Formats: sequence, C-alpha cells, structure tokens
Amino acid sequence: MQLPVINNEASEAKAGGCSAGSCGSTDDQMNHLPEHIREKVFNHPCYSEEAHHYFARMHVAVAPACNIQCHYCNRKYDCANESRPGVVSELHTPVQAVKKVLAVAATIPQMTVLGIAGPGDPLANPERTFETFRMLSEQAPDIKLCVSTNGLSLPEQVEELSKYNIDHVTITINCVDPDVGAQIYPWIFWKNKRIKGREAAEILIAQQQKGLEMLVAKGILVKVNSVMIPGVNDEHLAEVSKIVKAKGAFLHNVMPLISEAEHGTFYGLTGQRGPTHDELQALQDKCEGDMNMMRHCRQCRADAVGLLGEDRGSEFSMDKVEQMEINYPEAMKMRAEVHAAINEELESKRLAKESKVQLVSIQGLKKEVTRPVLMAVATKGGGVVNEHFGHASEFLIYEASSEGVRFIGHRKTTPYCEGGDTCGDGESALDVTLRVLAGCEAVLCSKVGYEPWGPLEAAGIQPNGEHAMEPIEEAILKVYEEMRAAGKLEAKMDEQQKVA
Ligand code: CLF
Ligand code: SF4
Repeated sequence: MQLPVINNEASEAKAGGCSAGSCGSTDDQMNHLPEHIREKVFNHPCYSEEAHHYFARMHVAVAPACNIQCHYCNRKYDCANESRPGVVSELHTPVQAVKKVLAVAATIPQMTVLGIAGPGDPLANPERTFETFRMLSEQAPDIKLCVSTNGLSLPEQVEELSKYNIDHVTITINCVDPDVGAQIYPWIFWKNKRIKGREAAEILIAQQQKGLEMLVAKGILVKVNSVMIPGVNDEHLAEVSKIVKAKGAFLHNVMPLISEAEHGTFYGLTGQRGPTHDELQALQDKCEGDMNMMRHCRQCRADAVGLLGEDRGSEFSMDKVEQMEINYPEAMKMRAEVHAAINEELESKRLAKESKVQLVSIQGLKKEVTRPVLMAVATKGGGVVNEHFGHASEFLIYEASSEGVRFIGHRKTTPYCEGGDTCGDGESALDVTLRVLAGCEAVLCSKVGYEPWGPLEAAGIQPNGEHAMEPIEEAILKVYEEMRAAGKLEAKMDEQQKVA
C-alpha cells in the first residue's frame, strides 16, 4: 500500500526506495539482535536509529511533580532529563491524555510509542502515570508504552510497571560516584525528608542501580540517559557506560547539557557550559566500545508529538482533540496496514543492503582507505533527502569513509527562510547555519537557493541538491565517491594492503 505521509508536505515525504548502502550503523546492530528484542525495538524511534526515520512517538504531560532537584533543571520548564529547558508543557489529566493519544494515533498511524517523560518525574506521580498507562493498555493495545525516570522511586514501582506491558524504561544516570553526584543534585526528597549533598547522591545512585537490575531481571529494555556536563561528569561517563552495560542496559544516550542563563537553572546562572559537538561525539565514540549508543536523541519536550525532531503538538491541543470523533478499533486496522507497509519497505531495504555486501565480498574488491568526511543532510523523514536547505530546522550529520556511512548526530539551526535578517546576537539565520555546520564538507538537501550557495562554498561546505528523494546513506556514498574521483580525499594506504 502507499504509505500515508507523516507531515503536511506530503508529496515529498513518502519513503524512498531501498538499498541504502551503510555499514557500521545502528541498523547493523539491529540485524544482530535476538528476535524477541528486535520485536521490541524495530518500531521504537528512540531505541532504533533506523526506526526514527519512519516511526513517531508522542508524550503526554501528566506528571507535574518531582522528587529530586537537578542543577540543570528549572521547575518552570519540563523535566530536563528527557527534554530541553525553555518550553513548558500543558498539563493533562489521565483522561485527557488518553483522548489525546487516541486522536494522535488515529491521525498519525506511524505513531507507535507513547512515552511519559514529565514535566516532572513520572514515577513521582504514580497515580496519574499508572492510570494513564492502565487506560491505554486497555484501549490502545497496539501502542508501545514507554517511561522515563530519574530512578529515585524506581525499585518500588517495577512491579507496577510490569503490569502494563511497559517494555521500555529510561533511567537518567549521570554518575555512579556520589562525589560527582553531589555536584549535580543539590537535594532529593526521600522518605518524607529532604536530604542534601553527598548522602542524597548516594541514595539516588543506589536506587537507580537497583532499579536497573530489577528491570533487566524482568526482561524490560532499559535505556540509560546521561547529561554530559563538562568538568563535572564528562570524564566519568565512560565508566558509567561500562557499569550500566554490565548490568544489562540496552542503550546509552549521552545528551549535551543545555544551559542558558535565561532558563534560570543553577548551571545556567553559574555559567556552566554545555559540551561542543566535537566533545559530545568524542565521548559517544569512547562509550561506543562498551555499548550501543543512541545518537539521534532530540531532547524532546514532555508533550512532543511526531517524528523525533518535529513537533506537531499544536495540531492536537485539547480543544481540537475534544472535537474529534475517534473510532479506535477502525483506526487500529488502518494503523496495522500502515505498519505492515513500512515493515515491508524496511525489509526490502535490508535485503538490498545484504546483497550489496555479498556482491562486494564476492568481487573481493581491494579497499582504498580514504579520509572520513562529515556531511549534513536535510530531511523531514522517510530516510530520504527531502528537505529544502532553507526550511531545515535541523541537519542530520553523517560520517562517510572508506568503511561506509555512519550516523553521528543532529544539529539544530534557525531555518534560513524563516530567520529574518538577524536573530539572537545579531547573527543572521545563515550565519547560525554556517556555524552549526562547521566541520561538514557537504550539505545534501532537496533544494538550495542561489543566495546561500556562495557563503556555504566559502565556508568549505559544498551545497548539493542533486540527490533529492534518494535514500540518505546511498546519496552520501555517491557524494563521497564523487569527492574521491575529484581527488578531494587524500588516499592513505591501508596498513593491511601495505603488508600484502
Ligand atoms: Fe519518549 Fe523517551 Fe520513550 Fe522516546 S523520547 S519517553 S524513550 S518515547 Fe527519545 Fe525524546 Fe530523546 Fe527521550 S528522542 S528525549 S530519548
Ligand atoms: Fe527536573 Fe527532571 Fe531533574 Fe526532576 S528529574 S529536577 S523534573 S530534570
């Protein structure tokens, strides 16, 4: 069947063909997973990098309270453990939340996962959180349920969580050393008392680790989020990664600290900086040796709706939802057809990739080792190059090398066409994008205008609109090959080839 589009600019968003030729990406890790785990992650946009091009998630903001204080959080805003500060969610009752979920699921069939991630800590609001999960597990059994927590009250809630077939739990673990923790958490609220400093961190860490072990023992997939805070826990997070992997965590998501003075957080007000793109990538690479890393997190808000990176929340405000008539059993049939069509497409993509790998090994091609190149891609979903340069509010960053293509992360920007002359500190929207794309040597998009062309080239970033609607990794490989043919990649002799 024809896939329904996931956003309004329909004609360009349908998923493209197959045969993306990547290697070393999380897709490959996916292919090696046991069947029962693959079943849990193949359509979860956070647990599978591949899935995030096709499947959407939504959050409902039903959990206002929190039982700890993080130095990167201001309670006016959403829980910064899974969202970016600076946006405030509209709070819903469980009944409202369920109505909204059914409305979104009927309208966006690619929405496969409902997460509760704030605006406070979901498990510090157990009645509201579990009432929402209970109703949804009855009324919408085709939706995966997901929750994110700071972990303080996790061990006491694991039993309840397992009642609603919750297969995915995220714990934010920023440290396993209380001395580091004391620099991140000023206090926790524990057994009706406020506890401060090192003792607070010690209790929190013990609860997080215990909760992690209990979830793993129950076969629930655990993702660990860590906020990278330069000078505080950056040196320590590789150790955290090792420990949580040893305990059975499935995925580690190292997120950058976001701290601006205007957010009013402790770190924002004291000038604590977040990491640079390079620092974040270096740490993710360091941790990757030990476990699967998530690199596509968008630090989305507690009421986010849509593909990761897009926000369709305004289409589903409560007043609009109240006017929608939803026949969910009918919607479920349509959703099942859409999911089957996406799966078929993903399967053909995998088969094409496998046959390409076989072809290369049959031909026994000698590999010329060339230097890695970073490229930026403008996309609005479907795994294809399908966004105009000027409309992109973020770029996906890939590294191409003679080893293949690997996904590195995303970088947000101000859309060039919407930014006006200047924004922020007098920087133009184009200046922002040029700064954000630093280090990239090409930007692939469906179209790019005449005006930004020159400044991009002058900054060493080759604009490229020639691969519109092509699968991303395939397009990147073509551009890389063009660069190689043009002598832009200084070839290095592979050590093995030298020996041979
Ligand atoms: Fe939401 Fe989190 Fe579940 Fe995903 S988000 S509760 S695991 S459904 Fe995903 Fe958003 Fe990153 Fe969270 S991109 S902030 S990791
Ligand atoms: Fe804020 Fe979330 Fe930390 Fe609570 S757990 S203080 S809501 S970031």
